[in-house]
Amino acid sequence: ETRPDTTATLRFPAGFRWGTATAAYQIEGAAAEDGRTPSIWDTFSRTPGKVRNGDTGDIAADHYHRLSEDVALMRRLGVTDYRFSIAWPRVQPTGRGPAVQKGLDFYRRLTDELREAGIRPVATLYHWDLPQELEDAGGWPQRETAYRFAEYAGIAAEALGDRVATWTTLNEPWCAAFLGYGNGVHAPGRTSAVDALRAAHHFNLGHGLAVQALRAALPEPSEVSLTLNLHVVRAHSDAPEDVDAARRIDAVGNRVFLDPVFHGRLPQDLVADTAGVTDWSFVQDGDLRTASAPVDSLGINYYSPAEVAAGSSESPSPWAGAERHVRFVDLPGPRTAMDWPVDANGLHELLVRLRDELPGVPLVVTENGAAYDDYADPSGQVKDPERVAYLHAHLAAVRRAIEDGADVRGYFLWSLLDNFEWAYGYSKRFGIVHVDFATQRRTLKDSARWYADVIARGGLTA
Ligand code: GBH
Repeated sequence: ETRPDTTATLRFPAGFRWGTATAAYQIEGAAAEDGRTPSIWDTFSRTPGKVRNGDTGDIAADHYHRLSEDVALMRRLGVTDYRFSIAWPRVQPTGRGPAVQKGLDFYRRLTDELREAGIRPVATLYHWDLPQELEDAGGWPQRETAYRFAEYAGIAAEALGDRVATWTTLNEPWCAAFLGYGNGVHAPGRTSAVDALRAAHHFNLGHGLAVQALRAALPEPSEVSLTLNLHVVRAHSDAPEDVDAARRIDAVGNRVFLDPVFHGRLPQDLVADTAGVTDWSFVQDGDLRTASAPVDSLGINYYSPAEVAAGSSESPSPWAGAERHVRFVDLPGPRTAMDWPVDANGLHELLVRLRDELPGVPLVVTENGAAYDDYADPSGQVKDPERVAYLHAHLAAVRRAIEDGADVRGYFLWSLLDNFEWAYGYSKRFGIVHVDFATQRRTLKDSARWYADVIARGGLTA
């Protein structure tokens, strides 16, 4: 009998970044401390019926008061990088005017401790927590919000530019625009196709303006990036109607951001598809040039793929009218606790597509992970074999994409901690560290030990 060779390793390139990711509203808590004012997610989560069980981020994982403990956990894991987000309403509470020093101090302490631990800070400026006052003035469908965002980016860069290694302007503007303003499943909960498209454009504009503000304020060399949740969308068949359904979702899900940011143009098929919704007159001369200010890398978040056919879907939808032409097909096979299909090939597919479409743009997987119903047993062990299997398969897909020539520089596991999972509240756990929300006790899950081992080996055991 031969024993499996457990020393054989699928190695990743030298210098590959191994990280974990979180977001401010999902972990910090301290919602009313040190001058922080409400964001749209505070308002939304306090609105009955919007978030499961009426959960809010008031306390969350109490990271605001436990940052040292959480940095120590990451040091134990051996991560090279940590991706977190800066809460705009902590730094510039009304979305206008000067910065609040106490808000900035929190991120100074966090980045100091990370650097002492040898962990590179990767900061996202916008992970969905718009100051409520800016929403009251119209939010992202209003052009002014893009200018407010760029000013905040400049303030953050002035204050933290000497200690943050990578700056990401936006996290998943698709979710913020189309779930926030299109189907209303996310804050601020508005349901208008035209507002979703206006918001998408102002995210592109705000991103470009923020890139300019960051470049002006940051020391060289600093890395400037943005993170998109690109949809892996496959046609159910080769029938032209099904292929066209996939094209529509690719336009309103992916190219609505990729074309302005990387090519300085609007996707003309999307403009045609949405002729009954808007004439796009909110796009002004020069906007697309601004939006396409060069970035140093593209972050992508991947969880699962979708399959579509000709047909129709429910409304209100996030798809800005495409739902009248598109049906989402139920995929067979295993699913996570989110009910999302598990399909690691989708990640390979996406990375190889970007290799071809965006030559010269380094790629970083800024989120990937899974929710499962794991639990802490009395001995203190948290067993999560399904999460380990998911992570293993997806990292193997990244490794295959690198072999196939995709320039993938790093992988950030979502998430370090169990946290506030947006509309699902605390009912879904994505962490590799279990959080008992009654006591705030942290316990490494088996997946955390597994990830530490992967990082230590520089790859996967085959
Ligand atoms: C990310 O969102 C977030 O950045 C992060 O904060 C969050 O906790 C994490 O992932 C887990 O949810 O809307 O019909 O296209 C990912 C959100 C989930 C949005 C899958 C798109 C596909 C269904 N994405 N979703 S549809």
